[in-house]
Amino acid sequence: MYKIFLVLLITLCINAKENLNSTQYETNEVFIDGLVLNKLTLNVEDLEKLSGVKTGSMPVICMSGQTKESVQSYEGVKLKTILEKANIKISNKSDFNKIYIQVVASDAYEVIFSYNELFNTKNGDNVIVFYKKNGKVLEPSEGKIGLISSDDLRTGPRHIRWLEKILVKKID
Ligand SMILES: Nc1nc2c(c(=O)[nH]1)N[C@H]1C(S)=C(S)[C@@H](COP(=O)(O)O)O[C@H]1N2
Ligand SMILES: [Mo]
Repeated sequence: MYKIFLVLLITLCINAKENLNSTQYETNEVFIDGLVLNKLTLNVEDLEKLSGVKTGSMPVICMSGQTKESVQSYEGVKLKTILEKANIKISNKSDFNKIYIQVVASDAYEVIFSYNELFNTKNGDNVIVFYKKNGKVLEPSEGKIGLISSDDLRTGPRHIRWLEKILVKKID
């Protein structure tokens, strides 16, 4: 009897911990900071007011080659649209080649995009800050805002859950 109780207690504790882990990183807004003229704080409502895009279906594929999930659509705003609103500070023409965007999640997961990649390749049109997946708002386990570079060969690495910061920086 005592053993059954103990097993039950441990199971309850593990479940509670998993629930906490899946929701503790949820972000309500994203900050745009660094080399910009207008620093921004955007929540889902603010994002909905910007000109929106909806992707087609795609698999989320890990760098290992493993398919993590198949998604019907993401809805959100192009990262480019947000950066245009923030207005990146460009002082001279070599800045175009040196500026990069560091994207940070609340669990400290980070990825980068170069200025040229976003504004000077077709891939730039497929980098989306999203707040809906498969027509629905995001679950707390991955919400409320994310980002995906939807045309990457492996879409997993630059799929960011719990998007928190978009930082515009420049290499030395
Ligand atoms: N915030 C955050 N986003 C993340 C990760 C992470 O650890 N933290 N892992 C990435 C990886 S390695 C992959 S393959 C995809 C899909 O992983 P998932 O199935 O764990 O969501 O999410 C990516 N997004
Ligand atoms: Mo991954």
